[in-house]
Amino acid sequence: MRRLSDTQRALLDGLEAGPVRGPELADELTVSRTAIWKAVEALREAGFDIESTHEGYVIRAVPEYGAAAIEYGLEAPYTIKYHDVLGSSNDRARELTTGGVEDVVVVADEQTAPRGRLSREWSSPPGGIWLSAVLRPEVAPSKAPLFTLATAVAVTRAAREAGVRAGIKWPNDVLAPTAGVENRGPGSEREADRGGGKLAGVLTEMEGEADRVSWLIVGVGFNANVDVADLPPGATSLRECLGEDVERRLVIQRLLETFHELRRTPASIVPAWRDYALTLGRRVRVETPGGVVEGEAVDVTAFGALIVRTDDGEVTVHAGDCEHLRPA
Ligand code: BT5
Repeated sequence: MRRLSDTQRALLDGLEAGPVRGPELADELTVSRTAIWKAVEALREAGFDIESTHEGYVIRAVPEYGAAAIEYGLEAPYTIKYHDVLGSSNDRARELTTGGVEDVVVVADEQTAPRGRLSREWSSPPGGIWLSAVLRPEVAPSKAPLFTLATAVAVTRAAREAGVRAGIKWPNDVLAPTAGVENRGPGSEREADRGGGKLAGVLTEMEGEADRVSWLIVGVGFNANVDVADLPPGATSLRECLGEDVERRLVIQRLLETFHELRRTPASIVPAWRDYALTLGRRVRVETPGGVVEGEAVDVTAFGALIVRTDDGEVTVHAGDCEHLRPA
């Protein structure tokens, strides 16, 4: 099962609250009893252990991963579309925009043609969290960067709740302290300086008119149950940091719930980002489309641009690659 039918979703919602009597749910939804039975069977096929008791159907076990597993217990209004393998979840999400969907989250266990920013490569072995959310916020395109910041905050909080002391490098990298980085091959020796290994990255894509976003896709690459040997130098994973695997469905739930909370209170996004920022107060070197900016990162603006104090005064940087430097 890749996505849930309305009956399956109603059944899952009911099961979340307690035992569900088939005939009562059928009446409530005005569907046949057979339709309920089929929905139970479909959920069983998706890996749910559903027992039929004298009080009604009861869930005994939830599958490890998949659309239903992620939606079960999710307290945010997103629909999950799950694939074992995809080229790129951002590409799949883009295809879905033509059908007008909204608040749909495409999740893949593995990606074969994933993209970083500026078409850079992104390693996506099985076991990671590779997802893309299709959003249609009623905001001007100039506010789109706020969604990237909110995503980085949501990923960081989910990592912290899993027990990893993650932080954010402007604008969208989530880093985590790693042990023994000096032994991890070329590039890794600078990790400690940078604030840790790269645990996750965000790729935001958008289409819009002058005053209004048409669609926005936030893509998250979050190294969860992945060996660092399968990632480029300088990367880390939850598995590496924790020494054990996480329940990805729960991590995604927390990520989406935090993200949704932030969306509903936009004024809280930048303060939350500042709380997690590893970049502020540091010497940085930012490669921007207009050239290199070097100095101390002093703040972010209301829309997430980085303010750098250089020898020639303060410069506001809207986009670029940021490197944390050693203190001068
Ligand atoms: C990013 O790009 O950090 C955004 C990555 C977004 C990936 C997600 S996965 C789900 C969705 N579907 C997609 O097709 N994409 C999104 P950027 O800042 O350009 O960083 C790219 C650089 O990070 C690469 O050049 C590598 O050095 C490094 N890198 C590649 N794979 C990595 C990984 N899995 N973990 C950490 N670093 C990685």
